[in-house]
Amino acid sequence: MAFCLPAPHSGKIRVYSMRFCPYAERTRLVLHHKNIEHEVVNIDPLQKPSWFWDRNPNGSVPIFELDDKVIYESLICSDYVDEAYPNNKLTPSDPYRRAQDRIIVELFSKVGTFFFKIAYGKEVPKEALRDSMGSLDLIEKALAKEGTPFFGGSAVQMVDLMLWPHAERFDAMTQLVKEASVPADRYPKFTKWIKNMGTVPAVQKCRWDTPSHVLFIETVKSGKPDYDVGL
Ligand SMILES: N[C@@H](CCC(=O)N[C@@H](CS)C(=O)NCC(=O)O)C(=O)O
Repeated sequence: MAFCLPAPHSGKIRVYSMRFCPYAERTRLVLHHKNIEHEVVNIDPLQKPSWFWDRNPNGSVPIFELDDKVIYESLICSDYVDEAYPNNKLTPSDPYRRAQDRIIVELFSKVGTFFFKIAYGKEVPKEALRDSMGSLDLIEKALAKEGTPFFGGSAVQMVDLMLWPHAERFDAMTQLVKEASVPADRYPKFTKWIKNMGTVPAVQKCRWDTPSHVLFIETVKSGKPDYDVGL
């Protein structure tokens, strides 16, 4: 049976999400960090309704919606929310700093690619593993240069929230595929950063625990993703 569009409420932000999607988590993190009221409509990516495609022709979550405004792509949604709602600003005002932070997010996307390949594939792709570790080496260097607890210094920034969802899945990935491990002796600063991120209120609100991630990833690996794990 087709999933009917839940009636939208005028003036209320809605995020179309999938419960275990790291990209949708980015936008939810930003909304929580800024204490912005919103509702979440979870989608089963295997049965996307036509009204979903009408909102995002790429067919991916997250989608941000507020009345007639519709935005998709996690980085774009997150930037939009930070600009449109200036409280608890996450993006640095210095353009050079902003550019450096985006480089880190871009580097980290190789880790996301590696995770995707090992979750959906049968073998560990050597090239993606090498790229992922290489990106983490550069990120470790950036953290060593900038200091901690967060990338921007003492307060959590957009760059931290954009990286977090994949970092949240490290332990689960490692339990399933040993090559996914992020050794603390090779990445001491990054390991510390992961710990620090665990103290951020928005992270505590949005995160799944490792056993739930393991259960979900196992269903993905089996070829039958269960988006309702834990319900
Ligand atoms: N570049 C996109 C990636 C989003 C993405 O890959 N989302 C996944 C769920 S985690 C999705 O909706 N995939 C579509 C599908 O599974 O058909 C973004 O940053 O928003």
